[in-house]
Amino acid sequence: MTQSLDELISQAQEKFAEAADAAALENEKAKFLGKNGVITGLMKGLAQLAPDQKRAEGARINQAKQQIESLLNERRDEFARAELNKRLAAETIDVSLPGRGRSKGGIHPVIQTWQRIEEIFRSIGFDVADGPEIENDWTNFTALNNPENHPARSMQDTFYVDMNDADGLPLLLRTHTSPMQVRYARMHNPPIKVIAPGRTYRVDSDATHSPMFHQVEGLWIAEDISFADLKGVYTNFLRAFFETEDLCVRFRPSFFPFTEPSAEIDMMFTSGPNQGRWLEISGSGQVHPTVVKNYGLDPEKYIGFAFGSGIERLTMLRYGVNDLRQFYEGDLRFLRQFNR
Ligand code: 2NM
Repeated sequence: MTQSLDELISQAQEKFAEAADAAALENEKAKFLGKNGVITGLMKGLAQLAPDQKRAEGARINQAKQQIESLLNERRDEFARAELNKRLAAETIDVSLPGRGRSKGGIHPVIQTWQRIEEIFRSIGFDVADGPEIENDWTNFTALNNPENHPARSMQDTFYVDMNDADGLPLLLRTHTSPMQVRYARMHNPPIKVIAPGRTYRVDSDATHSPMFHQVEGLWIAEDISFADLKGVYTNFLRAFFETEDLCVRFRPSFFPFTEPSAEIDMMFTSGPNQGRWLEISGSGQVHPTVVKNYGLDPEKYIGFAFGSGIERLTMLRYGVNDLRQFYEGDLRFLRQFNR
């Protein structure tokens, strides 16, 4: 043996101490404890010794090996501690720095209107219903008395989904929220008094039309509901919505497949800057007997009204916005005005 075990241990200690980093340390380790390291070499050499010499010498080598291992682990701990201290130093935060502040989100004006509408109709006993935006064509069109060849059903006017539902019915993005009223009426017993606000979709895009827009449709079905109730309910709604008693409404004859008779509702402010001009505000009518039947109800017994209003339109009138597209451009200068 050219080197005493004590010398070997102090040599290891020296080399471990000289290692500049964890990687260098592992290199040094290999020289002493690795597969081709000195200790392994000594162990192999034992094979040539007599049995009792082998036992004594083996024990000494083992002891030396354990000492070198513990020296190695001490040095490893030193590197780990240094690494941790470096990280702690790098990650300190200066708690005396001023905060970055937190910007506050706001509710979109169209959604504010949606919430106001729900509040007002709830206050006079209407339920609020919400449902699928991807509808089948029976619920969106057929149940609502749209004839098979009605232009609204065409690909030019409606976004179709390239898929049928489980019953084989074509799927589409709902073109109004009336299908939700169909669903609601088929699940509830009269009197039915509900609004269905939500997103709707049509192939249409200009200053007054967006391919996605919001609608609220109202429905009141019982044994004795008339146009007089519609006029009362809707006038009450508009006065609450615009926060003024100084407005009146008128009905103009119109046509919708799902109502008969049908009417446009116009409104006029009778005071303030916008007084004296009739504004189109909603479609409406007495629910068509065929639709009542599709609700699962007897049209001889049940009667009522429905209306459908654009939530963007109501928002534009309330705040004096003149281009619908502003709602969807995400310009914060525009949007912030509604959240002060
Ligand atoms: C409108 C105009 C007039 C309407 C009709 C129905 C239903 F389901 F009862 F048939 N819901 N909504 C309706 C009536 C919608 O939107 C311009």
